[in-house]
Amino acid sequence: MTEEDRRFMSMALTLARRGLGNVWPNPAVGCVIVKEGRVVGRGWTQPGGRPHAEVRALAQAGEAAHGATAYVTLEPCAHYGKTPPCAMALREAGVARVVSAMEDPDPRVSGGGHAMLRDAGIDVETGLMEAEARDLQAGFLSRVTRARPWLALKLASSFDGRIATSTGESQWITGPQSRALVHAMRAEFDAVMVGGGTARADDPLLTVRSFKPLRQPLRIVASVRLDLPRKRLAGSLDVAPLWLIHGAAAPEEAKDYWRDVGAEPIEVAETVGGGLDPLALMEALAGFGLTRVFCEGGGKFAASLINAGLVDELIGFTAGMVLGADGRAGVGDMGLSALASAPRYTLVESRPIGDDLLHRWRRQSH
Ligand code: AOF
Ligand code: ZN
Repeated sequence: MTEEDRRFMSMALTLARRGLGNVWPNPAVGCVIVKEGRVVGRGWTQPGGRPHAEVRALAQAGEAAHGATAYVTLEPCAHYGKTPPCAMALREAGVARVVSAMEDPDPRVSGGGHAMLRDAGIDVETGLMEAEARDLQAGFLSRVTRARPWLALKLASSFDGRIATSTGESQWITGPQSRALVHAMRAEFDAVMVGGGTARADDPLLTVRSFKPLRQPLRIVASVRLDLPRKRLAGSLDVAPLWLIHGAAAPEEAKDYWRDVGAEPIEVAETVGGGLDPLALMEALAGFGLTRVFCEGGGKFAASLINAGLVDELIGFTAGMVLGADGRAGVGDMGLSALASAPRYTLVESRPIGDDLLHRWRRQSH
């Protein structure tokens, strides 16, 4: 594969990004169709997951697809869903060569798309910019191969990792640019999630407000007994859906109340200690099709997710402010007896945002 191939795949990856947060349960795929060095079609997975990227790019290319090369960030699908497989659409359009970044692990595809193309005499090359494609499609890959969504944990804290004063004051620690960026990040996730403690302390809306997103992310609040403030969350159901994850002991009255206002109570198993079982919670979310979840605290909930090994990405906004040990910690007790047992992440990004610093660390993707 050539430098030119890389350039077009990189373009397809950029297009794919547009689907992040609005295509679940599907992956955000990008496709570029190139004829004699010129881009004749561009497509990405549409909101809700369909039409697929290839269908859009082929429609744009029209006749020009004949003899062209298609660059796709994921193996074209091979299954009959509501529409015929993309591999067949590429074949029908007369595409001569397909370059894909990686195989699709969905059992309905899983090499079948590439095989369908090869059987039709199309030149197929795969693995171009695979690492980048795996990063971008990590949510979908996680849902399919691990049966749980990709989970990012965001923390906006002082230099010393505190998220509020001892009196609970927290608005604002980070600056306006950081807060706007958090809204932009929310829009790239399928759901924004917090624990009951944060819902009680902040009574948050959890919506994207700094701009109008293509689709508001789902809102998820995890609260074993559903003892949650009602006014703002219940009053914003016309803006974004609300899923409430609770345990078996949640009172019927609370479940009825939330159902009546249009929220969705979802029961998951509890641990022996009595909290929600974090793995059961994540598996339930994947069962509903979620691929990317953005957790914004609180401390106790975050600690339980980290301790269960479920946090794939740490996103820290650090402000040049010190709140001291009497301030509230961003992550609750971890009960670590040895440093070696603390989960480790690799730094993937670090940059200033106004007067704050943004850091992102990742668990190895897969
Ligand atoms: C592609 N291009 O843009 C996407 C693909 O339910 P369906 O019929 O929409 O199929 C969903 C599956 O298709 C999904 O699990 C994944 O394997 C693949 N997604 N494939 O060729 C796309 N989004
Ligand atoms: Zn498809």
